[in-house]
Amino acid sequence: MSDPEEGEEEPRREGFEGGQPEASGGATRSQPMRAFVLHPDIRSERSRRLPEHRLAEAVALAAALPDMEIVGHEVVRLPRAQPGLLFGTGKVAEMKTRFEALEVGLVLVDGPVSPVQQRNLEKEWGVKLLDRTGLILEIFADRARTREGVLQVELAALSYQRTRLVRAWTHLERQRGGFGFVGGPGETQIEADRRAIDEQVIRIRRQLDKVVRTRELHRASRRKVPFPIVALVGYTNAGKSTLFNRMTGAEVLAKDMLFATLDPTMRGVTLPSGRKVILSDTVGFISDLPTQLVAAFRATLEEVLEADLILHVRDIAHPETAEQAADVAEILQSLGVKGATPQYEVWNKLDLVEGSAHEQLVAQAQRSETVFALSALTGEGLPELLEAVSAAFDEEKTDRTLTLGFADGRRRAWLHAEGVVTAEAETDEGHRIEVRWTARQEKRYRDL
Ligand SMILES: Nc1nc2c(ncn2[C@@H]2O[C@H](COP(=O)(O)OP(=O)(O)OP(=O)(O)O)[C@@H](O)[C@H]2O)c(=O)[nH]1
Ligand SMILES: [Mg+2]
Repeated sequence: MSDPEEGEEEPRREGFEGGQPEASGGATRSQPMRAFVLHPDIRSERSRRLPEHRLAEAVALAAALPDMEIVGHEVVRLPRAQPGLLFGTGKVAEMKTRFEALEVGLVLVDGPVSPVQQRNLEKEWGVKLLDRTGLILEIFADRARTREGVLQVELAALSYQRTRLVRAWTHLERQRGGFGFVGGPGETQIEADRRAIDEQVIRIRRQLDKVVRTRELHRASRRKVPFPIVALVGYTNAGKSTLFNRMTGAEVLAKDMLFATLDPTMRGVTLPSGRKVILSDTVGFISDLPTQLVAAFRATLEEVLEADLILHVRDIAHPETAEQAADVAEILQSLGVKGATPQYEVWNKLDLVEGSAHEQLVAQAQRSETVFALSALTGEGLPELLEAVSAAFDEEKTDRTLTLGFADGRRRAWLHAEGVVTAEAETDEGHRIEVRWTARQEKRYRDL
């Protein structure tokens, strides 16, 4: 049930030039890199997740790099981060012995590590060290396939390197006892490095502009095609590509690996109802996505911004599915996805939930018009989703202006939850709300 490919495939890594963090999984190495994963659980920075789950995710991230052998992992509890070594001296010494015994070559620290801490720890342990941002950048660099993807990752890596230069420099300055320190070999070198990075950034931006303009043209011609765009979004490994493949009959790489998909893929699909839509598979989200990457991938996620319907795919069997959903919602908001874009939740991997919990999820989803419990793997629950996606575009929508009193918070909340609000203003009598909705939604509203 698929139409020819809509995506703009481009040769990989053509014209690729440096600027990335050193590749730790080079093709030249025959032996896999022996890596150890540490998750610093800093008491003053507790998140809403369990440190054990965070460690598990960090291990999965590490495993997403090619040629990597994870020889150990550990949560390190810390009252607070130590400025020089991050960890306490006793812990650093203990780890040194373990790393030597295990012949560890790479230590992955799941959190921010300052350039100074990195340098000190690398020297102390005799290893190469990557922090969370560095690790995610490495994975992205490994995955990028389209020209735009490659350029964007390069840009993100450069801006990451640049902040590290700046921070190293401020630190040096402080060590030398103060402000007003001008000249000095260290600073000149860093200034030069910084200038070199800035020049490279400008060059990449220019190349990127060109690529984006071409894509704009593609998109403009696509817009003329009267097919609605349906975008799959969700936490990494939630099953977006698996669902995409199931719906389109395509063979996009779907793998038990974080960030299996990087570049967006689009395809025309004819739904069982006969309705044609364009389905878009996108990069997965993750908690604490490096800010550099959020900025860089905004463009790649433009399809999501323009989508007529967003399917938020969730791994409903994951112990932290709620936290993941909250992260996705946050990132969507920071990307500027408007509340007016209708959103369905897809509770995926239903096959992994057994017994009464399974039944409960199905019943819960059935009570809502915008939630679908299914398994992209077995196909259970899929027909209902396809039907709803189709119906979302078949139903005629009308525009109305409503005025709600200030006390009518319940109805206002309902309108927002339905995603039908297109504009809103405060007046003397209350809220003037413009909505665009189906006859069915209007009826349900009147029944509230
Ligand atoms: N049991 C089960 N496994 C599933 C289901 N859907 C996907 N998976 C598995 O989950 C893993 C991740 O699936 P993908 O489709 O690659 O996930 P994704 O959301 O595209 O991940 P990224 O591209 O990394 O963001 C794969 O091993 C899939 O086989 C499902 O419904 N049930
Ligand atoms: Mg994928």
